[in-house]
Amino acid sequence: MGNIFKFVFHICLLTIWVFLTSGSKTETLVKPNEGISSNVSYVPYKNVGEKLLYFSEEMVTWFKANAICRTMKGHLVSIENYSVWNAINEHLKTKPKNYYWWISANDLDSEGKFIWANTGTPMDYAVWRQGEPNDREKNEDCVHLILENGRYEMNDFRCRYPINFICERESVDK
Ligand SMILES: *[C@@H]1O[C@H](CO)[C@@H](O)[C@H](O)[C@H]1NC(C)=O
Ligand SMILES: *[C@@H]1O[C@H](CO)[C@@H](O)[C@H](O)[C@H]1NC(C)=O
Ligand SMILES: [Ca+2]
Ligand SMILES: [Ca+2]
Repeated sequence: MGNIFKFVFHICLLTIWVFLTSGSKTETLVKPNEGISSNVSYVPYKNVGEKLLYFSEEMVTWFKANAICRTMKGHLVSIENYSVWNAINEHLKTKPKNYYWWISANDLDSEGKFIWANTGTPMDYAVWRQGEPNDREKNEDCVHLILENGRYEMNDFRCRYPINFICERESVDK
């Protein structure tokens, strides 16, 4: 008799275990469009200086940010000159302080050679934070803006760190 009870008890445990693990499996399944706006044509790009920009609410890796910007008919922002950098700074001053924002610059292809992701052109203009880029622990290949000295300077950072990001769109008609 004791063995039968033990057997039934184990079947119950097994059922509960299967139920629990299958439940958590469906929850952790990564949906392809997770975190990506479903109404992309109305995504709020704003005129900031001469560019059309979107400042994210969500915090994601550089790679995911890059993908999200593309679904929004844009790409991660490039900062080609002082005029663009200054306009972004002026705009960010009007927002609640977010310290980190991904931009398109990276040296993923060739260590130390930073390029703008959308065009592949060298990053000729940069406002590096003092001591940057330093490729800390040989693991920093994506560039973000970081609030330092009351302005947003640039730092190479771990690409997989989830932070805010800025997308750029060429024009509303495209
Ligand atoms: C997208 O959002 C706009 C503005 O809120 C709305 O008018 C439109 O119906 C939405 N479209 C879809 C497909 O949800
Ligand atoms: C800065 O770069 C942007 C984007 O390439 C360009 O539209 C703008 O004319 C440039 N401004 C100056 C002052 O060079
Ligand atoms: Ca690097
Ligand atoms: Ca760094």
